[in-house]
Amino acid sequence: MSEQTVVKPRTGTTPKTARPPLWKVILLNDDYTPREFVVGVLKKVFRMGEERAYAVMLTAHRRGACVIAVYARDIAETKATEAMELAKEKGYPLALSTEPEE
Ligand code: TYC
Repeated sequence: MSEQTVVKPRTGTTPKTARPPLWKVILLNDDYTPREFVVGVLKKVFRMGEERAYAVMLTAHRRGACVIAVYARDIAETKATEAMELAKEKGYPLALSTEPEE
């Protein structure tokens, strides 16, 4: 009995190093958290400079919400929680949410 090895060529475009799906961290507006506090949180937790932090805060303030950045899921959730903890310590209702990027 003769042996035969059938080599099936790979087709498709699956990348060798699949990247993890990214999650958005969203800043939500409220009527009570001071603007400067929001800017400070964006600088500290999300490592933004003053100008970018101010612009993101203002967009959330005017439009109701603003995407801050995208990260791997666990990092997105940790940063959102960290920001809300800082606000809670001061008695502010600042809220952030996370959701998968399309
Ligand atoms: N709306 C707040 C105020 O007028 C400021 C603010 C901006 C709060 C953005 C939350 O995500 C926010 N003091």
